[in-house]
Amino acid sequence: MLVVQSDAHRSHQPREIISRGQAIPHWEVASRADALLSAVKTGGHDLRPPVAHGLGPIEAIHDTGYLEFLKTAWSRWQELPDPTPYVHPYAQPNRRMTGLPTGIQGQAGYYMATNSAPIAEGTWIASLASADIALTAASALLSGETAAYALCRPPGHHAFSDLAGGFCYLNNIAIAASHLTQRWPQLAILDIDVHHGNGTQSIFYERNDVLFVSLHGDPSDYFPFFAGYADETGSGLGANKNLNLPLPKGAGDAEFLVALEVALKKIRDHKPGALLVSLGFDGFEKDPIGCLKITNACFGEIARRVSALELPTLLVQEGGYDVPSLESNLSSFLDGFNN
Ligand code: SP5
Ligand code: ZN
Repeated sequence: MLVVQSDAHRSHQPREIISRGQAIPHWEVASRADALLSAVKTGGHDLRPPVAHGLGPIEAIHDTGYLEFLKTAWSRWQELPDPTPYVHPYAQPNRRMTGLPTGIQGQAGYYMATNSAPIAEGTWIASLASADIALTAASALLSGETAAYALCRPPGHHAFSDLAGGFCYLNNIAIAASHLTQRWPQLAILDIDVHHGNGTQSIFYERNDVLFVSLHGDPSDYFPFFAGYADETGSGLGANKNLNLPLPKGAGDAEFLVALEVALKKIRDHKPGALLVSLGFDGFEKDPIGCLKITNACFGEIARRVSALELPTLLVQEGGYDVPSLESNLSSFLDGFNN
């Protein structure tokens, strides 16, 4: 399989996130990408660097004020008295609050949905590279490749058009999908990360060309809490083009595969020209922040069933935080995909 990867992610290594009011070590670490790259190398895949696609395809998805914020937030934050090494919001607009303040402290709250997407000095550069990885893999599909894997870091599916959140800054899969619509007017996104892809859902919620289908842990008591429910089915033109399949905490392979069949039927009925997969390994049974019990073998089975759709397919890396298992989980998926 064609794989796109780069080392640019190393410039993004915020040390901590704030979880339940406490600073804890970040889960989304650079060694994740090293482990995933090991699987690619062991599997003998065709590894390529990203090609810069410019800001055009990113601006097709993201708000320009938000992009300007991401690009400049770290240096603006450094001008505060006693600056900390990472931009973290502490006051966020909530119900009945609508202003866009001019200062960096208020803007951090305005453009950051959670306390788990800190901005480090190199976050913007790494995020651009991650989007270029997804775009380069997408461009390979445009040139006739049948499948490609984008080894993205940082991940993207919790990023909204104008919000960072949940370890994500630019929505790599949404940016790639928008790039692919130049060839395929109908697309489907299947999100199997354990967390609901709230950013991706929001971006396509009113569109009928890009179907969004997500399998994830029930958000009633799990991140991202405010989206991912079964009654979110799309609105306006996008009515019935969004499908959420929340799974109860602790669900295992059997329950996941039953839900996957429902997802695949919805995708087939949409008749997409190509498929994009938000590929997270945090549904794995040993994941430190997961809530499901998916086994290593099941990632291979998921891949077999997805590849049986016989669609041009772009795999985009999202989460997965049990670093010692990432290599074998990605190997299981890529092996299953080819067979
Ligand atoms: C891309 C992706 O997988 N993002 C995940 C975002 C999850 N954010 C919530 C982090 C809070 C972790 N605190 C849990 C402590 C468990 N011991
Ligand atoms: Zn996740």
